Amino acid sequence: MPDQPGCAENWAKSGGKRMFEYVTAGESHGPQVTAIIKNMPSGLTLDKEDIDEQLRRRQQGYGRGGRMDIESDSVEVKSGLRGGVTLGSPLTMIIENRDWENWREVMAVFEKGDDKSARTPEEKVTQPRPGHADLAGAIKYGFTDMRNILERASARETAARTAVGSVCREFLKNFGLRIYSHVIKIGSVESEGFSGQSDIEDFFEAADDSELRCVASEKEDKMKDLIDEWRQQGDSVGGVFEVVVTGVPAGLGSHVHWDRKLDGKLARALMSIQAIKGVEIGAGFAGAERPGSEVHDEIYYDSSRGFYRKTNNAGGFEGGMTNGEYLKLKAAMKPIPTLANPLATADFISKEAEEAARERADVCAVPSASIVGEAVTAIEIARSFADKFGGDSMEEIERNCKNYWKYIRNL
Ligand code: EPS
Repeated sequence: MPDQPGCAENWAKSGGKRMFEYVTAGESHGPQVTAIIKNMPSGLTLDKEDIDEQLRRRQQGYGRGGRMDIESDSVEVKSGLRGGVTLGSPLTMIIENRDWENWREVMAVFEKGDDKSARTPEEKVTQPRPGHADLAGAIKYGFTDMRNILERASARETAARTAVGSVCREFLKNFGLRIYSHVIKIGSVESEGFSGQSDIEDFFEAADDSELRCVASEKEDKMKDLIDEWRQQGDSVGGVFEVVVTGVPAGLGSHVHWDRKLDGKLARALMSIQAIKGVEIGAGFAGAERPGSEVHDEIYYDSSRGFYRKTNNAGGFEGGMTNGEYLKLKAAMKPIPTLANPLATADFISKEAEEAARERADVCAVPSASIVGEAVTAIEIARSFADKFGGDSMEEIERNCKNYWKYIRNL
């Protein structure tokens, strides 16, 4: 039986499977991170280079710390693929943590006692960082060593989600959907958002060419200066990224149940990325300040284009469904909680006033988060796409999708 009441009919229609349902596993300094996609369509062609390219994009970005000099992420597929084509069976992907070599003893999976994984008082992390999962996680899971929390809370996990996202991206590419992102804010330095420019490929190529994924080079310089300045002060920096999706047919998601609204699913997916504290769709919070007449996107019809809009304040969603326009989402990332100049905290064991734990960390990871934003967006859209068009094989989904596009074009 489905565990989400609103999904009953889709669940039944799909024979009890949910396409692209996935799980990730792995500690930041453990041997590897793993992703398993439980239900896959058969017949999807995958290329290792395409997945590795997304992993590489995620590792980039001005403001990253020493860890990225150690890692060189590359996927190994362990199941679900034969000759580069999916079998419909679970797809298992792993990404090795090269840093594991330096953590074998501290993070040993079995050995304990007198050796390094014994977590002597000196080795334990007991001074929770404000803003990190340390304190809440230690309370919840009953640990005094917060390493047991921070290892899994780490954004290293997003490497696995990026791998899942790259599979979903390849799936969506077959149907003409494209997913882009760029950084529009670092600290208080702001660059223009996407507003439907026709040279979309050039626009986002500029983001890919930028160390901060910012399309305006003069703004990028200011953003870098800010990162440098705050780094020198032992501080960290947050920001905002924007994700754009094109080629999306009207009618993904549904208005009929709260948990079938695709904008809601995307908001959850984006909010679940480590350190994200805000999500906006379309005009978002700014729309709340303006009258309805200035916010809602008027509807036009042209025999060659069908129904269309001249503005996109809705960000491509109405009633929890895609409306045929491009999708536009934003997410705000708080500054990284690990500070070289640490904040005040209380030791978990002694209860004494202390400085928060210091770990090697990034100063700014907003460019990486924007790639993870693309990935989780791809996953949610691929799921809704498979929900709408059903089928077990790519051929079957393609047939259903083609018919739907034909129907839309004939409206
Ligand atoms: C992270 C801390 C840093 C980041 C890490 C996320 O790692 P370390 O503690 O090893 O220096 O580099 O990000 C990644 C490893 C990655 O692949 O993105 C954290 O605490 O969230």
